[in-house]
Amino acid sequence: MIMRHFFIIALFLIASCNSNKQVEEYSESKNIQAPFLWENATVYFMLTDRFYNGDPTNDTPLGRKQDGGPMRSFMGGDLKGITMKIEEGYFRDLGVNALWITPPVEQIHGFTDEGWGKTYGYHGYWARDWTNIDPNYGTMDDLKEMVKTAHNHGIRVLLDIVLNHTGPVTSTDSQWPDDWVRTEPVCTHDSYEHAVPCALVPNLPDIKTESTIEVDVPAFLIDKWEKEGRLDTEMKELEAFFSRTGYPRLPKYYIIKWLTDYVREMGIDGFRVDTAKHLEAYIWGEVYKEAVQALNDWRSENVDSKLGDLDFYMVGEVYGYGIQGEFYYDYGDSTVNFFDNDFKALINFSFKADANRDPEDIFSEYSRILNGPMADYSVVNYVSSHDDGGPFDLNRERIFESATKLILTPGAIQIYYGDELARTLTAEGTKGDAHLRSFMNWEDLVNNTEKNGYKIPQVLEHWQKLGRFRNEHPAVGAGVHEMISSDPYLFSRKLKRRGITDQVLVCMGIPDQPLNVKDLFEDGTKLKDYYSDKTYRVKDGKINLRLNQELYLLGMPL
Ligand SMILES: [Ca+2]
Ligand SMILES: [Ca+2]
Repeated sequence: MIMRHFFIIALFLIASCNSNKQVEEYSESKNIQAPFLWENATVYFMLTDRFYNGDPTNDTPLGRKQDGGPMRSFMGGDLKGITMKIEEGYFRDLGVNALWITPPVEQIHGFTDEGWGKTYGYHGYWARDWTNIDPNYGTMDDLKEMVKTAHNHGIRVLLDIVLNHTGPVTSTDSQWPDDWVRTEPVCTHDSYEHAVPCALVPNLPDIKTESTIEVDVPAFLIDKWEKEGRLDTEMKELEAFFSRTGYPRLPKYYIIKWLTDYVREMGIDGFRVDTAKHLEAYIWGEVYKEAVQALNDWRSENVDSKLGDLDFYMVGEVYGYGIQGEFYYDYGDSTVNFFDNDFKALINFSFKADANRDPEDIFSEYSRILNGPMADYSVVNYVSSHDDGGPFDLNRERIFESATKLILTPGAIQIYYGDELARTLTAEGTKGDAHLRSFMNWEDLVNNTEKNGYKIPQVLEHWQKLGRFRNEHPAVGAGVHEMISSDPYLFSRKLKRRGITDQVLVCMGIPDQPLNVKDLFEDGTKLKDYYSDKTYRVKDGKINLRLNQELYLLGMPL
């Protein structure tokens, strides 16, 4: 079904004559928080370096230069930029209720060439020092401020964590000691053994996560911390961590300490786990246990600023996992259930292909799985992402359809920065994964740019309407789907979970009039159509819609 989004003027006029008595003005209250479930989360994922430059004074620290291959140097985006956009209400207007920021930790200072030109650690996945924030992104205080601002706006924060590898070795970044990392063999990805204890790609040292041999803090870190005047503090903290937990000083436990410190220090709500399938799955259970303890510690110290009491959340990037596999990921020679190791959700790599299917086909299948075998768990759907060279709609020609299908599909969703502005995924002159990581195209919004026959602000408006509907109605992502009619395509979602009850009715096309809603809403109920912002009152089990669009998103307003 192809969504048309222009208004049909004639129908609009006829409909407004027929139903004006039932229309009430709806005044939006921005301060009421919608009930939140991770199963219905709308996660906005941005590369911090590519989103918004809130502080031009931090663009070239550590001797870094703008001499990388196309889009392979740091481009200036930072944590302050994200904070500014939260304060502007950009995410609220889009219905976003969680942010996923790329790893903020200090990256390798230099660059490496993976075959696409000099590349810096602008993306955050090349850690040098897990205990510090990369100066290109800002400072520890900038991160704290960002998390606090997000929480004040009802938005949760997922920290992207990497435990599988360090950054590459460069002329300015030495290799971590041999008892910490291996550089060989390189993974061939055809079996468990060739996917886990191996280097993901050449020159990406793999942490010996399975090691049972105790290690010291690497000498280069001792020197670094001493120069930065925090050697004593870091060593005392490690001493306290190992003494509290009783863990031996293994590589994995050092990194678990460093990562969970962010939770304890600022109340991070969850982890997005990078390269999850490239280390032993049980270790994620160990990470989770420490993260829960850290979040409880933070909450007991920050009773007034906490955002609810939901469990710590952990979503994994198990590259290639698809919802149809339900609990299992297949390595080729063995399968692993990551949900058994405290993951609440995995990123769903099959949605980008599933999105080509008929909506009812997708919605009914996802609902059957997510409300059946996987009822206590979830998946995170996306149409484009930072590592996926085969997104849905590479050329941004089906951007309205992308939004409609992604936002209305059962499960949690990830909006990749710029999905909502049709940001290019094929930037001219770039190579490889940098195509997917162009700087956010804010100028298209300001300039009312036209692209593939649509104006960018109209694209954003479509995403916003759908996004706000999803945010205010957890039934959209977490409810049980039921088709009411196929032509016009009309369906409901009903949710009863963890004390939250909600129901919605959606029509993709022109509904029959008057619309029968009696199985969902009692007489006298006020209903809002989130696509037009009009409200209606149910009478004799029915409502008369103003027929001036081809998408209706009906639910009770907050
Ligand atoms: Ca900056
Ligand atoms: Ca590994």
